[in-house]
Order: sequence, then structure tokens, then C-alpha cells
Amino acid sequence: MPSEFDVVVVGAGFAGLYMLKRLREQGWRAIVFEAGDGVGGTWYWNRYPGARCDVPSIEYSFSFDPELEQEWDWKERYATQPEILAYLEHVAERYDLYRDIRLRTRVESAHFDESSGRWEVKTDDGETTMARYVVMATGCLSSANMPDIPGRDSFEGDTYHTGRWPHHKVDFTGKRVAVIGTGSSGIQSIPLLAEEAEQLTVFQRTPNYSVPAHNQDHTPEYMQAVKDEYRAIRAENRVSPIGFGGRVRPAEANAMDLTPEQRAVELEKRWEEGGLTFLAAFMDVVFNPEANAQVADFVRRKIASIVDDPEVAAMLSPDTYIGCKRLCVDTGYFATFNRPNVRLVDLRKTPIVQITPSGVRTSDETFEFDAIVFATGFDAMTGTLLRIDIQGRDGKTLKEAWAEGPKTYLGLSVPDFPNMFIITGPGSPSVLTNMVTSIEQHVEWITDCINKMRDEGRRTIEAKPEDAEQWVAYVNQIAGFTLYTNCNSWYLGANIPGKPRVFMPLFGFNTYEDVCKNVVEDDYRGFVRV
Ligand code: NA7
Repeated sequence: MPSEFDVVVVGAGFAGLYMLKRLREQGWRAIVFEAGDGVGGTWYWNRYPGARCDVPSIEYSFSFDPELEQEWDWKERYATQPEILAYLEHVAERYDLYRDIRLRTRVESAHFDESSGRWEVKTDDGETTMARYVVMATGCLSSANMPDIPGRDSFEGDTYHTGRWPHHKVDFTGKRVAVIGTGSSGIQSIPLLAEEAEQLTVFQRTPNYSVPAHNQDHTPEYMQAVKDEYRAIRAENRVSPIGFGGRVRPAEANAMDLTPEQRAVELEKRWEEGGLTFLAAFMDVVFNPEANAQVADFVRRKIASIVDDPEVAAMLSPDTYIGCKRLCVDTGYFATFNRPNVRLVDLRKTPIVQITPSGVRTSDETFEFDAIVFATGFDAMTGTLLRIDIQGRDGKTLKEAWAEGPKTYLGLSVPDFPNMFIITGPGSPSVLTNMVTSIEQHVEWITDCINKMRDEGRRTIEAKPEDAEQWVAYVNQIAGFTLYTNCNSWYLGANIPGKPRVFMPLFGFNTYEDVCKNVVEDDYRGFVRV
């Protein structure tokens, strides 16, 4: 006999944990299925050396309970993966969530049963669960991308992916190590791997912009000052376009309205402050190519000043718009290339031809390695959802529905998939924001929505196809005002061969939240509710 619940939640990261807490408070019977051995989602899997959040720790945390934020002391400006994981485990224990979380249980399929108006969810332990609602709390960066390089599996040394790092300490002492990929995960791990490995060879396809983290320990006085003002900080984040940085000086001018000297002063100040809000130096950085070029040039000059060898500095200098791929935040990344045991290989000049049993062959050279680290990212935003066999009305699969790219209404709901919600799905601000702010907003919206369904005695809710079409067009129209669509980023699905190129996240958290509220006030405009 299948088990019966009101709601199945898939995933026990930030999103799944808060979803469960909230559902339980509202009297729903919910169960969470989680493939990992523990809670934490992204922060459970990404255990590579140097893994940290690039949003300040005091903001990358739950705001839903003032007591929780008062009792937790964040140790550093940017929290490490172990600290974030410990926080999420604390949350799971504090609210007694574990009793409704089934760990080591992967959801294989979710089919909507037309006659009962319920979802039939099958898990890899052979169990079937029926539920009125399904909430996909599956995360945006949870399906590791292992590129299909010829000979990949023939390598006889050790192979790692940053997003699937072992749970034990990996010791690279005395080893010849390759890193493939220079996104955020590569940029965070390379300085630490270089300290340990005998030789580190970095295979770079696209150079990336990175700004210094200037990470530091929090003093007790600083944490107390934050706690004294926490409510105000949270409120500011909730009306910010990126869901954090409410206390950071906002941009005051367009870059091109300033003199070169004024621009340099502002950029130097931001560089010294460190962090992602470097991009907020001027109002037009992500909108105006000329303004963007000023900021990009500044970073390229910084790279040239840090890296001793001009040829290596040139290889490390990005030539795309800054911010177009997610900006990275590092500790000593560029300086790492001054170490005698570190070498950079430019794959645009000499691509990888093959992985061999003993290493890597490029068009120019053969390398021998003891270990290869794939820092090659994720099938972002849609990968995890599409790996589950999800079927809505009339057996329509999510794969079919999204053949030309993801189509959602508000990033929350998909036509023909009634009573299924996605937390921070494609078409919502998600990865262009502080994920925790976006997650909280979605969890609260979904709970309010299904509470209202219950109050009104309704059985199903689903997005109207025409509203989803319009929403996708709107998301792309907004993206079109920015420079975000101009490079091969995972925002666009361009990192995965064959993936449709559609800009997936929506720029502007605060305006998005207003739209979500208006939809509700307008009697769930764009949804069919029965
Ligand atoms: P990213 O940012 O997607 O970076 C992946 C890197 O791997 C990037 O440099 C890619 O080059 C490179 N890559 C991917 N496939 C290949 C192949 N086949 N050959 C060589 N190089 C390859 O993933 P991260 O894990 O670093 O970061 C993801 C997010 O996590 C990040 O944005 C933060 O939000 C946190 P490319 O640029 O595609 O040429």
C-alpha cells in the first residue's frame, strides 16, 4: 500500500528544510525525500577545499525566526562549507525536522494521477507515496556536469568532481594534480590545491573575472552589532534587487557620467571592500557595454599587476562582459599562478584531445597526473528536475514540456503539471540573488497558496499555458536589457552541449516579489484553480 501524505518535498537543502517546517506549522502532513546521507543539499555535496559561499554569511542564512539568528554566530565574513552545513544540521535538529525527512532516498518518478488528482511518487527504495502536492526543492546547482571528454573513464589515477567531493579529507601532498575548469569552484579550490600538490596544472577554457573576498573573522562585537540590527538588515534584503547587500553603499552614478579619475577611485574602493557588490560600483555596469568595459578593464589591470608573468596574466584576463558569467570571489586566486609549482594551460589555444590512462593530452602536449579534479560545474537550474521522470496531465513529461527550454509561470509552476511547485525554479530570480532570500519568499508563497486552496475546498492549481508563455517572454525581455545574455554562461544553459539556450533566471528580486503578491491579490491571476 502506498503511503499517503498531503505534500511530498524533494530535497533537504535550505529550501526543503524551510518548506517542511512551514508546512508542518500549517497542519500539513509532509515528507521530504533526500538522496544524500544528510541534510544540506548543495552544502552537503560541495565539500571541495575552499568551498565557501560568496554571499556574506550574516545574510546567507534564514530570516524566518529571530531567535535562530540570535543564537547562531557566524565565524567569518564568508562562511565555509562545513560551517553552513553545521548550520543546516542545527536547523534540522532545532525544529525537529529529521523525523519527516527520509535520507538516502532518491525520487525516481512523480506522476500526476488524473482520477484522484494526486501525485504518485516513486523512490529508489521501491516505495510509492501518494500526495496532493509535490514541491521540488531540488536546488539550482545540484546535477554535476562531468564533460564527455574522450577517454575520460580510462584515467587510472584518482578522479574528483568539486560538486561530488568525498566526505573524507583528500590528501594531494606529493601529487601531480590537474584541475579542469575555472569557474567559482575552480577559483576557490585552486589556491588550496596549489599549496598541497607537488604540481598543479590548471586547464582553463574561459578566463573568469574574480574579485577579492577579503574574508575575515567576525569579532564578537561585530556579531553583536549585526544581531542588534538583524531585523532591519533582513527587511532591507527583502526589498533589494539581489536579496542581499542592503547595507552596501548603493551605486550613485552611471560610470559614463564620471571622469576616469572618479571611476578609478570608486572601483579601487570597491576592490578593497571585496565581494560581489563590486558590480554595484555604478548603476549601469550590467546594462551599458561602455560602462561594463571600464569595470572589466580595471579588473584586467589588477590581474596584470598581481600576476608576474605577462603571458600568464594575459591568459587569465577575461574578454567577455564582466558579470555576464557569475562573478567569482576569491582568496589569492591570481597570485597562485606566481607559484613555481602551478601551470596554466589555455584550452582555447590547445584544447584537450583526450584523457589517457596516465593523464591528459592536449593538441600540443601530453601531461601525466596522479589526480584529475573536474571543476566543471552543473547542469544548472533544470538538470536535476529533468533527471526525475516527471509526468503531468495525460502522461506529458517535463522533458517534452521543456524541450525548447524551461517554461514556467513565475518560476513556480508549469502548465499541465497541477499541484507541482518548484522552489527557485527557472524563470524566478533564484541564482541572481541571495538564494536564501529567494527560497524564503517561495516557501512562504507556496504555503500561503495551498492554505488558501484548502480554505476554499479546491483540489488543483496549475499555471495557464498562455501566462507561462508570456512569463518566459518577460524573463527574456528583462534579460535583454542587461548584458547577461552575451556569453556562454550556465544562466543560459550554454555550458551543457545540446541544452536549449534560454536565459533562465529573472533579474530583480524586489520587483518579482511584488508581481507574486499582485498575482495573489488578483485572485491567482494566471492560474487555473479547481
Ligand atoms: P561553472 O561556473 O559552470 O564553471 C565550470 C568551469 O568548467 C568553467 O570554467 C567551464 O569553462 C569549465 N568547463 C566545463 N566543461 C568543460 C570542458 N568540457 N572542458 C574544459 N572546461 C570545461 O561551475 P562552478 O562549479 O565553478 O560554479 C558554479 C556556481 O557555483 C557558481 O557560479 C557560483 O554560483 C557557485 P567555460 O566557462 O564553460 O568555458
